[in-house]
Amino acid sequence: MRIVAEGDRCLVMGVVNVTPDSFSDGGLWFDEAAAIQHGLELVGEGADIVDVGGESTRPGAARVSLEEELARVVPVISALTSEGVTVSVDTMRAEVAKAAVEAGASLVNDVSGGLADPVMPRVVADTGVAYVVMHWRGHSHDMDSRAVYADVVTEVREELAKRVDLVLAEGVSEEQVVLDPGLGFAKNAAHNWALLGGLPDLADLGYPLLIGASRKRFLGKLLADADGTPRPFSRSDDATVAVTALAAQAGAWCVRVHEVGPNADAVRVAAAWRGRGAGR
Ligand code: PMM
Repeated sequence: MRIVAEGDRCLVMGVVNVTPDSFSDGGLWFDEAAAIQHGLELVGEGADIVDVGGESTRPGAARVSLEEELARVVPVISALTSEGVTVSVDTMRAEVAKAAVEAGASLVNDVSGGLADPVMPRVVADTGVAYVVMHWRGHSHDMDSRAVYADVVTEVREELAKRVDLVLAEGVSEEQVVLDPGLGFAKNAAHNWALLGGLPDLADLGYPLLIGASRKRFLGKLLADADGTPRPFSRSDDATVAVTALAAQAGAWCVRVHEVGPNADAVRVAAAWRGRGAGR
């Protein structure tokens, strides 16, 4: 079942990484109580969905065990859903997705688009929840070497279309599918900008789009000092908000962000600009 915002505006997904090593917030919400508290704060700031993940996907990251991932995310998801929060689980493992949905999650966010765990699409099909199929070419430890494209928009579009065919063949329904170009996953800065500029081509596939640009390295690179030193992620949140406004304007279904408040404002601005949900 697809989640839709009032006035059909772009949704805001706030990130809770229950990890010691995620790129921008690793360790901050590793403690269970801190993660739950943070998820509730994000809702207070305007998040429509809280994305709970227990495995870092930053470039070069090693994998965690299944047991560790379950122990990190399930209690946090149970606590948030019991407070009425709409929760998404950021996982590449079918067993984690299943446990998360049993704990109340309404969306499975699989950055591998079903490639890391071949059982995932069937498990998601059984649950009936929304399924984010992200473009992915391999695990984080060597994804940068796979960032080779002749025409990134065309190739990502074709590879996503193939993933959709596969997950539908495994029983996932079209209404469950959300697509994501996977910014930064086997993509360099130029690839990411081309994909953002090419959102209409990806939207042509006919599925809602989720965009995860928040605090990614390509923003720091764009905003580098005169001597070429990249802007640290802690000072790239304004750029994330700009991407949010433009992505929402281009028709994105949802943006995945770390700093919810200003991005929630940006999606409302975009909705008013597009003549939808201007509200007061
Ligand atoms: N990026 C990260 C993690 N999960 N999920 C989706 N659907 N799209 C993304 O772009 C995405 C994701 C990595 O970001 P983080 O480690 O800073 O949270």
